[in-house]
Amino acid sequence: MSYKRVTLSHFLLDEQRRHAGSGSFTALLNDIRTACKMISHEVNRGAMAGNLGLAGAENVQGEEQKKLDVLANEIFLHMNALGGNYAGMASEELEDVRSVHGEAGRYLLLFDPLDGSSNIDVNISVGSIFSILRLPEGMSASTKEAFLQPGVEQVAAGYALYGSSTMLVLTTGNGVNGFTYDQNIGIFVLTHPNMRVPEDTREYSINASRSRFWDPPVRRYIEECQAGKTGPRGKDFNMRWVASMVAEVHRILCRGGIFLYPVDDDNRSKGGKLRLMYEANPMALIIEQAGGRATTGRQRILEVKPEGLHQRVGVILGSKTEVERLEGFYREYDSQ
Ligand code: P6P
Repeated sequence: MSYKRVTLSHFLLDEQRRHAGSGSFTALLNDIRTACKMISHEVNRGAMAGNLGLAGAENVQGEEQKKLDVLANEIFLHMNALGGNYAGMASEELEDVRSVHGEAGRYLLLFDPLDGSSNIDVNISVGSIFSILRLPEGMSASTKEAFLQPGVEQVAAGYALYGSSTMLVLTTGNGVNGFTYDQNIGIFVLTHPNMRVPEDTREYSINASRSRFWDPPVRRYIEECQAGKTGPRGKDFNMRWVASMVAEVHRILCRGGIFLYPVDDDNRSKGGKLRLMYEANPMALIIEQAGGRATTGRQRILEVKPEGLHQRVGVILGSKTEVERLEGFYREYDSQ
């Protein structure tokens, strides 16, 4: 049997050849790839390395930091500063942006270094999410204004999923491709080429304990799913909630589904739960590049004009048919 596997490096070089002007993705993603390998190693060592439990501090979000939150953040910051490609970085774990090496780079990197970290101590999948923007001409990466670009401006986005296997899933604007980490060789291998979100699904993901806070369109959509074949949908649905967005999005990329973390009566004053710049935007680009849809319910996520670095937003994303159905419920509700 001839060995036909393609590595991430070869894939990116091919991308650059096939899409002239697609930028130096190999350089941009090289350090992200190394950071994800290092984080995978630390996550996999878990209790054996004393990596579980709380770090004893809070992050800018007012959330208790896990030891691995802090470690993953430090790894991302350090490794991605080495390559000289990024003029600045922004992290869920840092209040303000951080300029790099006199801002020699032409790009900006935004990331959630370890998303879903409440799952770490119970050994459920977690992930890293990243988004890459260009540094606007004439702007400094030492101020957050340079970072506050709508999601349509992203040149690349992706996530690492530290699950039963470690995977890197990314888009550089020409579809979505998944790479599995071969720990014996230390390389990411293309295993999920041209990932596509199935247009239809029977699986929804929402934190159902929040049902008392839901707005009417969300309540109508979920109750229809729960009514199953006895209700207006005429088919039964299943529900999944991992409390790790990376795991939910990956499942949706692999087999379809709709993920909902909408604005509700409880989180409305904060603008929602999930963060626009380094959670919603990168995941929305990936989902759209794979043929799905990503909306706040009323607006395409990628067109939201950011006002703050840690701005929160409602997120509904996944299989096109289902997201469009719920968008229609929002329109009907708003027209009343
Ligand atoms: P809840 C993890 O903290 C996260 O940001 C996402 O990864 C996940 O989808 C969501 O929050 C889980 O929120 O309210 O169910 O704990």
